[in-house]
Amino acid sequence: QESPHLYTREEVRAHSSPETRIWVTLGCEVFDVTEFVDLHPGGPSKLMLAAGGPLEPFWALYAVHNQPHVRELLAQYKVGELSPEDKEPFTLKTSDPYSDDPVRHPALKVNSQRPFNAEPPPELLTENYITPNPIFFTRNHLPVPNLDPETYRLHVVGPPEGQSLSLSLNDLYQFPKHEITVTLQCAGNRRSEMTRFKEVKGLEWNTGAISTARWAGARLCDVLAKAGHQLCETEAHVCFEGLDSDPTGTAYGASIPLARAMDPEAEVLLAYEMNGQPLPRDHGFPVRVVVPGVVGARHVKWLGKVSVEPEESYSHWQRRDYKGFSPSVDWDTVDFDSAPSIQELPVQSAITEPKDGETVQSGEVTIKGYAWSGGGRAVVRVDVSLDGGLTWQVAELDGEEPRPRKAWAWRLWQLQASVPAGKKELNIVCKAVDDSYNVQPDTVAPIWNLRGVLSNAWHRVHVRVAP
Ligand code: HEM
Ligand code: MTE
Ligand code: MO
Repeated sequence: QESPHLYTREEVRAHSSPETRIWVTLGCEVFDVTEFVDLHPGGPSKLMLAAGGPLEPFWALYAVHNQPHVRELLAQYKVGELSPEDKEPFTLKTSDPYSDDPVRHPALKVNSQRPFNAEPPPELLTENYITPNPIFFTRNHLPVPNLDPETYRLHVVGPPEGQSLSLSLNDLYQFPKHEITVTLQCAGNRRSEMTRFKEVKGLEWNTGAISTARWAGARLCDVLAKAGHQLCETEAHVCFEGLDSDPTGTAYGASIPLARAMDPEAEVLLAYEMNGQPLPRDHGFPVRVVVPGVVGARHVKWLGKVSVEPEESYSHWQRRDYKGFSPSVDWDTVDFDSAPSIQELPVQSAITEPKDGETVQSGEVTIKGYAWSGGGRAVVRVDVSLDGGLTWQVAELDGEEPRPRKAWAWRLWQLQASVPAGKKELNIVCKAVDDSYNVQPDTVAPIWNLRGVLSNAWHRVHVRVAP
């Protein structure tokens, strides 16, 4: 066996541009990743931050790299090892970027610890119409910033003829306080069902990347008007920037059309309260955007800046993620510019009780779940089948009666059904219908997409019947 080439950190550092080739280290191993830079799924510029040095401080932030397939890929580029005097493992002098994250509720099912992504278990999810704050699903892309409410300022960029605003929390409290019940759903909710059909890239959400709260705050249209904005340019967008950022200082960002932002009936909020409490840190303390009827990704947390722009946000999460594609599109052929960003979500429903694989008593079974649709469209019906979709019964809808065209919140539903005598198992299925008569597709196959978003096929649960 040949002994590996040995390099000093000095030598590695000298390889940090395409001309000199691009080297990185992980532990005591040295890699020449020149050929990989342009293939990097996170983009060449991100990878180049680590050029000539250790990957650890960056990968500490992007735990997506803690997977065997990433390590195997990197191993192909190994050119040697660090020489003994330089071998002591790279230690983070700066502290772990996630060490300041808040403490979380133990009931949450964690899909990723860093950044923190977790969902309530189904049996808790539909226990209450309003999801209690500690178990509200959490979707973070970065460490949670720790913001001081005293010094917090929201920067609102005004039009050339208007004025830019720097708003303290107290300033925001001066706008009329608006409170509404809104369901927030991640585009990746129920992604695990797509994965089961065919591999996708993304967090393994089950049915819990959705929750409902009473949100209170200033209406975005009032704040924009104060800065002098009007709805003149119908093609314009309102861009939001979070105060959470990666080591390059790139913040989380997203945008919505100006027309929605300026429409008082759309009730877009700069929310500072969630269920009567200040926002919890995980959900955007002290201020987040709430865009009723729109995908979770646009509800920017830890809001730092609002601006009106001629184009959509240039954020990765607006342009290179949260878009839908044909099942025929793969990572070699995908053209992110060819698809619109997801805004309003399609009709959705899921069964939360009983759970898949459970054994139910013979006689009667109680089936429970949630149903919701985007764009303020109300759920008008939920159909439930016990025989895989051959015959159907209509479930009873609970929860707040929606206002016309402002059905921002889910309906919980339930059905008391008798278990047909002699049945040993049940294939329970649910599907919802909204007030535009949109329905859910029966299977995953026709809606599968490489990112695993918009997963809203009929939800199916298989249970055994106790003899
Ligand atoms: C994603 C490899 C360096 C940021 C990925 C993925 C791979 C990868 C294979 C896709 C993982 C998956 O989704 O399963 C590498 C290798 C690197 C490197 C081999 C070094 C040689 C970096 C650095 C950063 C970074 C230094 C940040 C400063 C990201 C981000 C994503 C990603 C943000 C997610 C992109 C997305 O989800 O669209 N990387 N990476 N990477 N990487 Fe890296
Ligand atoms: N805002 C910031 N600043 N950073 C983020 O990572 N994640 C978005 C959105 N707003 C995110 C953000 C996504 S993808 C979703 S689904 C929702 O926040 C989740 O909100 P929650 O964690 O309060 O449930
Ligand atoms: Mo999301």
